[in-house]
Amino acid sequence: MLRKKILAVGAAAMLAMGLAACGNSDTGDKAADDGKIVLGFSQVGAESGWRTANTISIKESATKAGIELKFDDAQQKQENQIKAIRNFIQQKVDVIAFSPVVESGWDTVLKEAKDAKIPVILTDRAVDSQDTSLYKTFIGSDFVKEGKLAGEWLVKETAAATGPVNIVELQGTTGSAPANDRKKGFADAIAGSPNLKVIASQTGDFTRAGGKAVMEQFLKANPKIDVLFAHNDDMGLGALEAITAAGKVPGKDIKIITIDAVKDGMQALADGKFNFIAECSPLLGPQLMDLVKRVKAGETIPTRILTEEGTFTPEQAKAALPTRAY
Ligand code: GZL
Repeated sequence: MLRKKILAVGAAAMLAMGLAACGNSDTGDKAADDGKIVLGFSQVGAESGWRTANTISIKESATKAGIELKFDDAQQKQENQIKAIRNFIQQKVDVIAFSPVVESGWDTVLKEAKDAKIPVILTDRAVDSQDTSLYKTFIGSDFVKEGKLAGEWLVKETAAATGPVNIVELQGTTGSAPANDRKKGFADAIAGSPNLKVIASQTGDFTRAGGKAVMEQFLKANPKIDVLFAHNDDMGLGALEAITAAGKVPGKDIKIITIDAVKDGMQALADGKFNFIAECSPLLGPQLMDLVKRVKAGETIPTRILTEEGTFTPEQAKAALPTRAY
């Protein structure tokens, strides 16, 4: 009799556990099936060294965190990111995260995610949605500050200059948060120095090829260029080829300021071809996975998480390079 009772209790307990486990699957919650949290991530593309390092950080961190990652590369096209987010909704992932290639045009698809009760985390780049209930948080850099640091360095560097200092600017992807904000931060920082003039400003789309092509045009159209401000290292590295081909010495004839501080940019800085870099860290993976787990657990998280960054001179780049993580 006693044995029958133990079996009955055991069976009831098994049934109760089984129901509890399946209870979540009624909501189509992927995590209930195998206990793993499923994260859908839509990446901008693979346009720069920064992006490559960012993708590595996300993939490695998901593995370390035991999170199942569904990763999509949008090849810098917003329509591909919208398609990927809709696929993630169809697949009933637990959390969606993405780096929006541009700031506008996200409200409709983010509303679809909200209606499907799938929380969204913005990483790296922000959106201009007025409805902040459409995403849980934004984790990434302060791009206005990065542009400001670049401009402040130039103001100090040219304090003794008496004549005009002609600046050309390679902007990031048109409509993207980093391009809009870096441009604003830089312009605000040099506004008090009337001899500092941006004589040409055009997008190089954050790529080396774009930076080279646009710098070639700048050099043809402007006989006197004193400074290049590039919104990322990769466009600056592309511009180096154009500057050298035009018979000018980068870092001397034309001072070069960039943003990111990826390895190749830091090497150019250490070699004296760049003059100053404001850092923008791509290593967002660990913080993102922590946020995914907290959002999944229903925790309230801060609506804005800033990443810590610095700036580099050639000497600082030489010292940092040997241990540079990206
Ligand atoms: C900035 C990131 C930018 C980098 C570029 O957080 O979105 O995109 O500065 C990258 O190198 O292409």
